[in-house]
Amino acid sequence: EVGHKEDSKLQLFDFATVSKATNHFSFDNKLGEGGFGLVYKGILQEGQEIAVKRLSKDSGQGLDELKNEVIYIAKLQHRNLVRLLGCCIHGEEKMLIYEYMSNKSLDSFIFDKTQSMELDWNKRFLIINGIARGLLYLHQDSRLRIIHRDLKAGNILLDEEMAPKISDFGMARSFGGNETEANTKRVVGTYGYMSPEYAIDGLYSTKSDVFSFGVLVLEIVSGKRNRGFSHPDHSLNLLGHAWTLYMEGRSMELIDSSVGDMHDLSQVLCSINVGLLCVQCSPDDRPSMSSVVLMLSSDSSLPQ
Ligand code: ACK
Repeated sequence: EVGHKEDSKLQLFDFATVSKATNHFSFDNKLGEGGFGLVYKGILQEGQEIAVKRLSKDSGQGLDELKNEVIYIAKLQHRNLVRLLGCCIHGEEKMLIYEYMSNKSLDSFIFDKTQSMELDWNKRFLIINGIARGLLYLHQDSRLRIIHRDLKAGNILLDEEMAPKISDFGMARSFGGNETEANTKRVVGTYGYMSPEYAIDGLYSTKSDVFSFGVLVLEIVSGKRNRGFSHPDHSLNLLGHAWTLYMEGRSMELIDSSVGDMHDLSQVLCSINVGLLCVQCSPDDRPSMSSVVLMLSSDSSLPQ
């Protein structure tokens, strides 16, 4: 399940193969727009489905992100991280080829009312757990120690069994030795998921990923998007709303569909508690991902 891909080299795809697989990058095969370009669905001759990220020609910044993605993701292998199969470099053309994730991103599932109805609490809890385990792997692996820096619903892809996989490592950074935090002048990421210390001071650490994870958990539970950590309009400030309900002992009013039984109830309450712990203002107060995984797996119904 977990291991390094040091032995398995990335596959080099030739342009003709990728072009044919995506029906010449036709509009019909477009999946959406990612960090550094358009994403297309493709089917290789042997029937394997792929997703192709094609760098926009005019994107200098995108090239850095693409390189970053290759550097990090090629070294990683975990069931909760999207798998990079290979790349295609052909003159100006630069593309990355991934395994295809048939249920697309979590974004459409949780914020689309009709789709979110399909997500019962057990599935949501499994998704939360999977993301936590993927993130723990990134943070903990002694050789890599990676901070993702852009964890959000749009970067969580779902496979045919609705298992979550973290994607988009364009902004990831690794930290070595005893270093635990770093500073940047160029704050990148997505507003609403950014921790206060990162958004304000450019300070990032594994704890800024933990904050984003907490936002994601509260979004999965509530079906509402967080617009910012200090938005004056309460209905847009999911975190403030969640805290208020919690303090008043009304946490269950946060959820967007009813719970079926006691088991659902305990999973929902566990998720809300974990979410709120992770979005605390001070990075030191937030749990590490290993504590989060422990808290979530105290529910015995989960596969260990
Ligand atoms: O929510 P979506 O349809 O799922 O919109 C985004 C879009 O491309 C831009 O990132 C989709 N996408 C990205 N990578 C993959 C993949 N490996 N398999 C399927 N869809 C993908 C994503």
